[in-house]
Amino acid sequence: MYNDIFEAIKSYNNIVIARHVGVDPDAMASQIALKDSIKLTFPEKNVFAIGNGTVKFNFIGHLDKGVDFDQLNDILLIVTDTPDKKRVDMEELTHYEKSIKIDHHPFIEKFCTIEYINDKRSSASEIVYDLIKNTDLKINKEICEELFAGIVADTGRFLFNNTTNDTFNVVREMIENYKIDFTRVYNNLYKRPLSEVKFFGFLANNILTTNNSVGYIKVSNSDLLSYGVDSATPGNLINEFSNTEELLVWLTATEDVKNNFIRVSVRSRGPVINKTLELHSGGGHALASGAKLKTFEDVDLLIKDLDNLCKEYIESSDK
Ligand SMILES: [Mn+2]
Repeated sequence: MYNDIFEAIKSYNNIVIARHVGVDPDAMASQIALKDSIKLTFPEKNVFAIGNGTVKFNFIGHLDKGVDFDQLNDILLIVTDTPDKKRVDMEELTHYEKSIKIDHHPFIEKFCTIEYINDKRSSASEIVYDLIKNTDLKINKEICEELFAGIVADTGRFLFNNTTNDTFNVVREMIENYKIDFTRVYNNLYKRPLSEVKFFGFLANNILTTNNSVGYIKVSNSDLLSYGVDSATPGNLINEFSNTEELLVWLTATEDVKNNFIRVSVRSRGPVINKTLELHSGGGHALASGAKLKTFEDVDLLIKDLDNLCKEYIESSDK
């Protein structure tokens, strides 16, 4: 499969790399690192990384803006870190000839010509590293540092159970063979403005819990404005509750007035949540999922379902 991907890359001169909406470090890193590796291997090729970014991830790399893809023929599209077509951030791209998916999410649908999916891998970044190492694609220290950022973010600094011996092997190679500056990557990933630290204080002060250990925080637009943070911030801070004894499942539900929906991020310490999220037009990983809902009443319905899920989980683990 890696060879098929490499052969496709080799045979196209115009390559567009996309990933999921609501960019996160793994999505961005797998996308940018693959672009950098292709450019390093085939400097004459046109390779574009597309989608909406955020200044926060500028340390990983930059996206290509304002490209008129209508002027380009024979485009190969590569999508990383995205299981379903509707979540691909590629508004500007209307045509392509062939497509490749590289993903570590549980399978949802086939929408590419070639699909490499391995949900045992910690991150799309870990797969991209594996792809590069098993083909004639080239890599260097910078590309390794980009991929390291993606791996670190998706494993919560090797805390989550998606971390495997493969993950540590990849990281060991990056340190041994490419001398990555991992403390620099950590600084870039985890430094945050005081406004965000204060906002986390707000979240911690306002989390409510259900009878069956579902924690939830509803964040209004005026809450965001008063702390000077954006609607993506609650979702970025949600893992901070990971070690909270009283919580089995927890979520942030944030008003996004710009896009006119409620942005919901959910995490779990045990119960498998993505199936429940799929019933509420969301989805994701077993223990980390999300959804876009219309109203806070919809959020209440989701909380109710998650509470039932936790109830069943508690009862079955009592047995
Ligand atoms: Mn990922």
